[in-house]
Amino acid sequence: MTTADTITLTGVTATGFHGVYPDERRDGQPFVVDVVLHLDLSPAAASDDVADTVHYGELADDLVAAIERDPVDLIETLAERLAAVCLAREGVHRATVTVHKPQAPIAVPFGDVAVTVTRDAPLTRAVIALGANLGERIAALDDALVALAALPATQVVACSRWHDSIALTPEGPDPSKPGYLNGVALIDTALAPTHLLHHLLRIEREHGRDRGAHVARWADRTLDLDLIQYGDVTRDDSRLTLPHPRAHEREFVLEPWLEIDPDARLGARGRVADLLAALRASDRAAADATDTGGAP
Ligand code: A4P
Ligand code: MG
Repeated sequence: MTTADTITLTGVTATGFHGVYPDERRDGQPFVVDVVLHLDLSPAAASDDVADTVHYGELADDLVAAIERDPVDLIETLAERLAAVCLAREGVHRATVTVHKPQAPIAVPFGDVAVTVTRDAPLTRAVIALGANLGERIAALDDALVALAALPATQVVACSRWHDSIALTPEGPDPSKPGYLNGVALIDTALAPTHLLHHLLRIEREHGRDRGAHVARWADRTLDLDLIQYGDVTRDDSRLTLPHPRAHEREFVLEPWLEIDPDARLGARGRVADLLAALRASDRAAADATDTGGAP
């Protein structure tokens, strides 16, 4: 789905030396730029934090710098350059750029000449782990998948089946807790990682996820959506850790992921198939040690 949200900035003006004629290259002339950015504005509306959107003042500075730097012959080329400047801003998935050249060397009286290009950002493959062990688990997971498909600038590429798994608690697997259903979805998205996380947390909330202060770590939950990997992005700050720091220890993540992507890799940790095999081997070794623990 493409978001309808936009930021429009018009009339950014700077002197450039673009053109095919020697006097254009020598004397320069004004170039006037309008841009329309398509990006999801709901995270910024929720946080009221400029870090969650495009700072239009900084963008205007970048556009001016791109007009003023090395000259090109055509305003088509300049428009392409300016579109790249817009798409470099996190979360912008489409940019429409118009470059006006109001003093172009045209022999007859004219009002304006302009070119307009529209360019889309490349999509990034992200891996989402889904889990639920309270309430209508299948309905919650199915709904979450529909909600992922409805995210702005996002498409669901694949989804595993829902796998039964024993609840993992800080003390280890606990069969006395309600059992989980877990799965993994692959999406292609132009949402920035923090914007994607914003929507995952929103979808969890809409499915009754209780995050009150009283809720223990790894407590039972109606819906859990974890961002396992976002392209090859690595980050670790108070909001988001990528890749997910515990995914390599979770059979309930690795197994469904492998089901839909046999060649999957988890960042620097390597192939998911190898990680899953190593995890199962260490679980078996631990079980054997427990079995023989009392033997002489
Ligand atoms: N956060 C930071 N990085 C991320 C990321 N990559 N993905 C922040 C998602 N969130 C991230 O997350 C707490 C905060 O971490 C978020 O608000 C976000 O800002 P959370 O989802 O509340 O944490 P959690 O799910 O309780 O723990 P965590 O660390 O995600 O661990 P898991 O692995 O999800 O453990 N047993 C079975 N069988 N199946 C399960 O799915 N899940 C858990 C939760 C425990 N036992 C389970 C299962
Ligand atoms: Mg989680």
